[in-house]
Amino acid sequence: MKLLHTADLHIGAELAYLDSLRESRKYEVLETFKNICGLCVKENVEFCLISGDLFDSNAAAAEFAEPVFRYMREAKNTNFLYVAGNHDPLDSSSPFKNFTLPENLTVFGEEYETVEFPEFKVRATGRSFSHSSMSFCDMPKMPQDNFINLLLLHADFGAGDSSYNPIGTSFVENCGADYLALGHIHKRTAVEKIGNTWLSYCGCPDGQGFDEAGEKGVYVGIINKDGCRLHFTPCSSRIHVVKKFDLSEAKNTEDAKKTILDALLFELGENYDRNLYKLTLVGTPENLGDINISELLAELKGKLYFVKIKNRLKQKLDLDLLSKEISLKGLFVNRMLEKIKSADDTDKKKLIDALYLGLDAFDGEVAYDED
Ligand SMILES: [Mn+2]
Repeated sequence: MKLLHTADLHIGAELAYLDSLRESRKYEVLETFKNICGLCVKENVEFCLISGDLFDSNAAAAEFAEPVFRYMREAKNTNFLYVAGNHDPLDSSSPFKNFTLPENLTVFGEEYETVEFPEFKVRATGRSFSHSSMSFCDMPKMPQDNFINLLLLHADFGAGDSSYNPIGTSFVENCGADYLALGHIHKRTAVEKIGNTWLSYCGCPDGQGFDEAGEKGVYVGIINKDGCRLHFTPCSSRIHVVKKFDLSEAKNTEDAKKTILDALLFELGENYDRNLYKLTLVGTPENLGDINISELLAELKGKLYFVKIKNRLKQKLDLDLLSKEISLKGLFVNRMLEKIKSADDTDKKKLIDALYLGLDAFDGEVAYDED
């Protein structure tokens, strides 16, 4: 049996960080769902499992529900299975209660429900969130026979104190499913087997912030009683990229821009300008004043779909001269230079950073920044 597993599209989400791009971006995420339905057609997917948070909220959903349901109808040979998540709970404002639903869509209610598809020898069980925070305390009941048992849940696996339906290993071991399709955690996990049950978080198919960086997608593949072969299929409309650039060698703004764009092209390919970037600039250029950060940002904005910059550049200092100062500062630089001389390349970089941070500390308070 061929399935596709997705979750957490959050269609309609207000992404404030995108400023003027926020409206058009909503429609791109809707387009991602259209592409997922297109993939179902192309790959002859028999079951499309959507494990919650299809919409970012029930309020936002109304505007997007009509096209979402139309895309499902168009993929007429695919059976869509849905459980509601904490963002789009199955309450009276849910579009799943207020729109005419496609015939090929099954929405599971607020108690465990089971639907059988005898022609596929498939039995699907699921349970929706009906409020934004929930804990399902009872177990699903799935007969053990020659049917493939699918279980869809929006749940927080391995987080005992979560408000979002926490489940643990013993739940999985006793649930009776052949495949447990999880939603809620936006970071994809590998498909693993616990007891007799295969399970995964497929992750969100389109990142919606720099904490959701990298290629995103869905799981597609075959499951039967003998095993489960799902592969990751990318489908993000754009990728969030978080990168650090060392601009120590950059002579001026133009040079800095070229260093950045050349590296992005090399690493991300010719469509690199479609992505969203959060760039941290580090290093110690000879003439810091020759790099104009506002101008650099404006130039990059002209080239890239979205970019923001965190500037951590520091003026290069004459460390040998500083080390000769007869002061605590001189002594500090002297000791650090000795350490740097005997360090390997990775440690050298860290020690130089530490030296510059230490020098900042002589001038005032230094905030620690993980980036
Ligand atoms: Mn979510």
